[in-house]
Amino acid sequence: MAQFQEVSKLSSQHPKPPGLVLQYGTAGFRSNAKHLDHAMFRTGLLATLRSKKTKATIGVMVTASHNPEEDNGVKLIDPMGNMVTAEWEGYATQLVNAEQDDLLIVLKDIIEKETVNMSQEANVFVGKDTRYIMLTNLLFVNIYSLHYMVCCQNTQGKYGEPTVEGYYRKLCQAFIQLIKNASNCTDDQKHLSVDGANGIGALKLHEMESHVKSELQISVFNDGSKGKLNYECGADFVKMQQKPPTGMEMSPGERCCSYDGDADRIVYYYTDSEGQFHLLDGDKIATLISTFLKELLTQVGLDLKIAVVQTAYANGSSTRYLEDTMKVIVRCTKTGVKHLHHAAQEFDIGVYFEANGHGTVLFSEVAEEKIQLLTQDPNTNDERKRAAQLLQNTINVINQTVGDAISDMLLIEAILAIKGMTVQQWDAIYTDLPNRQLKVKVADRRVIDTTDAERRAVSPAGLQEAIDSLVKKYKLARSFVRPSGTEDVVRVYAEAETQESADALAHEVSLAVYRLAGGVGDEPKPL
Ligand code: G16
Repeated sequence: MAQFQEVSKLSSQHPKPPGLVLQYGTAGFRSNAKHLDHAMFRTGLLATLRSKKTKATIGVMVTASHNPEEDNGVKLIDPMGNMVTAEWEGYATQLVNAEQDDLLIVLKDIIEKETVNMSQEANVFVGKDTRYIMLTNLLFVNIYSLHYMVCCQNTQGKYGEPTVEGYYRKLCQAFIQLIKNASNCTDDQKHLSVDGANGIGALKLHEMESHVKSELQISVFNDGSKGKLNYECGADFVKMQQKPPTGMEMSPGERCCSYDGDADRIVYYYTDSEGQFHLLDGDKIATLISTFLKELLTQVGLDLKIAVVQTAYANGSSTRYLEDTMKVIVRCTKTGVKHLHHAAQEFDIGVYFEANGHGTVLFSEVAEEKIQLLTQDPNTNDERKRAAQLLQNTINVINQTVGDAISDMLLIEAILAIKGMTVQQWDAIYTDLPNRQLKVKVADRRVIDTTDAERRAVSPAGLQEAIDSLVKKYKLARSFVRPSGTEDVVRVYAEAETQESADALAHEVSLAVYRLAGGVGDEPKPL
């Protein structure tokens, strides 16, 4: 077939480096950009098959998000704006790792297994962040909210208008409606400093600013005009280092936030009058949002099941607060938005956030219908109607296809304003247990296998036993290890009663990983 001959010819222009094996990981393929040319080309091929198969628009997002500038990555987005299914992730891995001569065999195999109608038209949206792209034969649409746009396109506009402008309009209108419920906001409360991680979020914030200017004045730092992407700035840096990004002007007590390179994560922070840094991460965001929603549900008198979905990285204090004080259902899943999203879909309202600031809120169709009916019901009293309208505007301000920093930020800002809450009061809802995250280099991170939502290691032999006995040495301690799905490292997490204990535990567990899982380079040093 001419189509296959063409594929064969073009693919030879994007050869696979011999021996290179890539895995479709936590968020697609990620590696040093110079290893990814063939992966980009082949993911494009798979996207067209997925589009033909689903008879819908598919998204291809070219980004390595929080990774350093020299890395790149690519992931597929399904028709409703969420991540592609596990089965197609498997096809992606097969296709990207096929040797040049086998490429057509693998491709035909997928077509046959999935009974793809090759005469069906394909439609693919392509998005990218600000990274340098080496592909020249693809037309890139410089869009940020690819997940949202794919979903809009496939719901014939029901979810919104599939344009960047339409996206801002929807979000900002809902934000303005929400903020009308806030009284006596001071100029200080209306101001927010944002670290754009020198990535795409800063550019998009500038475009959006005019829509919300009357209610929110934003100062953008690390806007890409001089600094390097994610370098000593951005949500990942701030969360991991537990300190402010460079390039940010902060006054004591001032509310600030950081996005990551592709603006799908957000964390908040401030420094107090003693200069101490306070981080409000994804766990604190989930708590703020779920408290707000739970109060509104009580006011409207709707019996909707609300849950918070976290991962093993969630601070122990947050889980305890949510379960014991707020009495909400808490679920723990493996790392990766796709897992949290899936778990959140099981509830009427699913609030999901990774501690690193990745997350959103999902409303079931039933929940949306009940809320909308209440806003229109002439017999609803004013208090219930106001609460129903707040819920309705929350649905409109949040990006339900996948978390994104701008949409999350607008909801958080609205909640703080409505509740008349300062960032310090928000921070005081519960106190985080001191914690530490480290990375260990090993020869092959796949030797580590985990279970129980990544909270326990089943291989290599002896590792979990070693972690268990180290954890016993410290009060309120917890630790786990897992292979990263986006970087070539093993991640180590530890929390304990004091920062010294958390640091010591993280170091000791890192040593255990290094010794039992084939560490390379120098042994981890104490902090
Ligand atoms: C991606 C995923 C996140 C995950 C993070 C780290 O984030 O989308 O769900 O938490 O990688 O994953 P890992 O620990 O497996 O490396 P981003 O912001 O880089 O897309």
